[in-house]
Amino acid sequence: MTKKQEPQKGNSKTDDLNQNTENGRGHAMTTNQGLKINDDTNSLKAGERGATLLEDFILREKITHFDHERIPERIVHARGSGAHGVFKVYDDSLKKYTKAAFLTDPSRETPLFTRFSTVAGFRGSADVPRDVRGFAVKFYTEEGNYDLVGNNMPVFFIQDAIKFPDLIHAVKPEPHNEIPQAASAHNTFWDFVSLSPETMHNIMWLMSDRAIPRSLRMMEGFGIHTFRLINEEGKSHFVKFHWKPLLGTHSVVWDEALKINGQDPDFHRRDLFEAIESGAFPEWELGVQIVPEEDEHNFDFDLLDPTKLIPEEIVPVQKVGKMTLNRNPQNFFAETEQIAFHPGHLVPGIDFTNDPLLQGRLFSYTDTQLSRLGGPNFHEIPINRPITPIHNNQRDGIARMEINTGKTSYHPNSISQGDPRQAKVSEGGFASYQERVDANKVRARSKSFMDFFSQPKLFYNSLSEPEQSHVVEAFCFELGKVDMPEIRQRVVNLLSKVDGALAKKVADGLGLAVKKPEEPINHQFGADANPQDYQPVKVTPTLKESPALSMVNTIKGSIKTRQIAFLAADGVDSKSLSIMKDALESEGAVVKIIAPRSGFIKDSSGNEVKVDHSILTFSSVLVDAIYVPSGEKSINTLKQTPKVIHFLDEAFLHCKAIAADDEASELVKITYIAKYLNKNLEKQIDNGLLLGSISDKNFSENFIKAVGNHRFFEREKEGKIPA
Ligand code: HDE
Repeated sequence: MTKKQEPQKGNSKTDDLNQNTENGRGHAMTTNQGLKINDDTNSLKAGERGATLLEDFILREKITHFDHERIPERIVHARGSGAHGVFKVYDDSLKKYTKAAFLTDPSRETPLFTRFSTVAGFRGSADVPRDVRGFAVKFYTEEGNYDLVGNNMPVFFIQDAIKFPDLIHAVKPEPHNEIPQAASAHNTFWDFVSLSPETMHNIMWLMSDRAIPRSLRMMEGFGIHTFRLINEEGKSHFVKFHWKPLLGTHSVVWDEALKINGQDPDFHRRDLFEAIESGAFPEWELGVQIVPEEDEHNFDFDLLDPTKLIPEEIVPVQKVGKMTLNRNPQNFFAETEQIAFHPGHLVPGIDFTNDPLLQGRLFSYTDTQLSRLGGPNFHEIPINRPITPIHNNQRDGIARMEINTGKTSYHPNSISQGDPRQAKVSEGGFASYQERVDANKVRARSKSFMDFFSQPKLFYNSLSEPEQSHVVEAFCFELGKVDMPEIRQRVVNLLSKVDGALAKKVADGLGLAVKKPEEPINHQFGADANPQDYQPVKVTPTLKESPALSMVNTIKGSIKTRQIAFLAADGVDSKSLSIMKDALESEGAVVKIIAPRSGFIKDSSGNEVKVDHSILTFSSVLVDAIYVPSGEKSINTLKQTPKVIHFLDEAFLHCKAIAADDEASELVKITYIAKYLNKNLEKQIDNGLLLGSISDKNFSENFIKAVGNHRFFEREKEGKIPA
C-alpha cells in the first residue's frame, strides 16, 4: 500500500472552507442556540411513564432538524462522488489563444473540486450501471469560479436542449411503476432512441465498455461542446477540452459490472476514496484541441453539433496541464452533494459557441439549484463560493449569509461613490465575445447537423475485435430487455445505417431480420416542417478509423492501486506469500488476503497472517487479479471450498491475470478453466494465466506485467466458461 500522505494544507480554497468547519471533539453538546445539553437520551415527560411534553424544545429542535435533512436529489447525475484537488498548467504556451490566467501561468496552482457521477440512477443507486459518467470540475481561480461540466464520453445523445427533458424522461424509470432503476435497458429509452437517429453516436459509446469504467480514476473526460478561447487581443479560437487519466482508460466487463453492483454498490466511490486516503492521488492531463476560426467549415461535420467529435488524428490533443485529486471531502453532504456546477461559470479568456445544446444548458443549471438547494443564495454555500470576494447589488432571499453593509444596493449610485464599480476589461472585467450574428429568428436545425451515422461508424470501426463484440452483446442485452418487438426492430434498422455486419449480429441475437425502414426514420421535427429537411444526409468521412477511440491504445503497464486477491488458508507457504506480496506492493498494488474465514490464518512458519476478507464477504469481481500462494495444507483447504473454485473461474471469465505458485496449480486444475479449455495446464494458455514457481524471479515479474496489461480478452474467442 502506498504510504499515506498528509492532505494538502493551506491552499486558498482549503483556507476558505476551514472558516466553516466544525468538530465536536473536546466540547460539550449544545442546541442550535448554543445552550449546553444535559440529557440527550430522554425526552421531557409528565412522569417517568407519562406523555411527552410539547414544551420539550430540545426534543422538538432535534426532531425538526432531522425531519428536514433531505434535499431533492439532482434530476440527473444524482449518484456521484467527489474530491478536492489542484490544477497546474505546464507552461504559458496557451497564451496566444487565451488570457485565462489558470491556463497560462505555470506558477499558479488552482484549487478545484471534481464530482463524478452516473446519469440515470437515483442518489442511492449502484456505481456500475451501463451509463454515461459525469465529469464536472470546479476551478476556484483568482478570477472567479470556472466550471468544466463534462462527461466521460465526447459526444451527447441529442443536438438541441429542448429535447433534454424527453431524453431523460425516456431513460429514467418508467412513470407508471418506477422500474427499472439506473438502467437504460427498457422500452421507453429505446423507443426514444429508435425514433431519434441523432442519438446513434452516443448510443454506440453507451453500448461500449466506456459505459462500465473500472474506476473513476481510469476514465477520460470531455467538455463535449466546442467552446472558445479568447486571447488578450480579443481573438477567438475554437477549443474542445479533454481529460486524459495518467492511469489509462480501463473498463470492467458487463457480467462483472452486474455482479459488482450487488457485491459492492459503492465500488467506484470506495475506490476513489481509498486511493486518495492512501496517497495514490489520481491524476489527469488537461488536453485541448484548438481550431482557428477560419477553419470552422473545413470539417465533414459541424463544430457546433454536440453529437460529433473531432478525431484526434485530425486535430491532435495538446496536453497543457495536470489535475491531481489529493483530498477527500470531510463531509459528503456539505461538499459533494451541495456543490452546484454550471457551464456558464466562466472566467475571462473562455467563452461559448452557439452549440444549441450548450445554449440550453446555460439556462438549466442555475434554475435547477433553485429547487435543489432551496433559493438564490446557493453560491454562498462554502463549497460553491469563489475564493475571490463577491460585491454586487443582489440582496436578501432565503438563507442569506452575507451581511451587506452600506446604504445602497443599486447602480448607478452617488451615495456610495458608484461602488461597487464596473471593471474594465483591462482590470479583469468579463466581456462576451462579439460574434457577428445576422439571421432570421427560426425554430429549426441546420442541415449540417443531419449526418447521424458516419461518426458512430467511425467509432465502431476503431474498436478492437473484443471491444466490438462487447458492443454487440450490449445491444443484445439492452434490446433483450425491451419487450415491444417494433422498438427492437426500429433500433436494428437504425444500426444497419451504422454498420451492416453489426446490425446483422444484433438482429441474430434478437431473432430478427434487418429490414429497410419504409418511412422517414427521423421523427424529430416540428409539425409544419418538411420531414425531408430532417432526414439523414450521407457524408463520406475523411477518416475510416481513429485509433485514439479504442481503449486498446490507452496507457498500460502500471499496476499502481490495482487490487490483487491472494487466496490462502492455514498452512500457506510464508515465502510464497511474502515474496509475491512485496513484489506487488513495491509497484504500488494493493494486496488483499482472502481466506475461508475471517480473522487470522497461520502460515507455514507459524506466523499469524491477517485476513482482509473472508471468502463469504468477498468476490473476484472486486479485484483486478488473483494469486494463489503455495502450501499443501492451504491448497487442500481451498480445494474443498466451492466459493474458491468459483472465484477463480469467474476471474478467468472476466479475463483477469491469475498466478498460481507450485502446488497451487493443482487448485487451478479442478476449476472450469482446466475443464473448459481442455488443455494441458502445465503449459501457459495466455500471458495472463501463470502457473509457475515463486523461486523463479521471472514469475513475479511476469505476473506484474500481466496485471499491468489489465485484461486478456483473447480468451473470449475460445468461448466463455460458466461462472
Ligand atoms: Fe447536464 N444537467 N444537462 N449535461 N450535467 C445537470 O444540473 C442539462 C449535459 C452534466 O456533478 C443538472 O446541478 C441540460 C451535457 C454533469 O453536480 C441539470 C442539458 C453534459 C452534471 C442539467 C444537459 C452534461 C449535470 C442536474 C441539455 C456533458 C452533474 C443537477 C441541454 C457536457 C454535475 C444539476 C454535478 C447536471 C441539465 C446536457 C453534464 C438538470 C438541460 C451535454 C456532469 O441542470
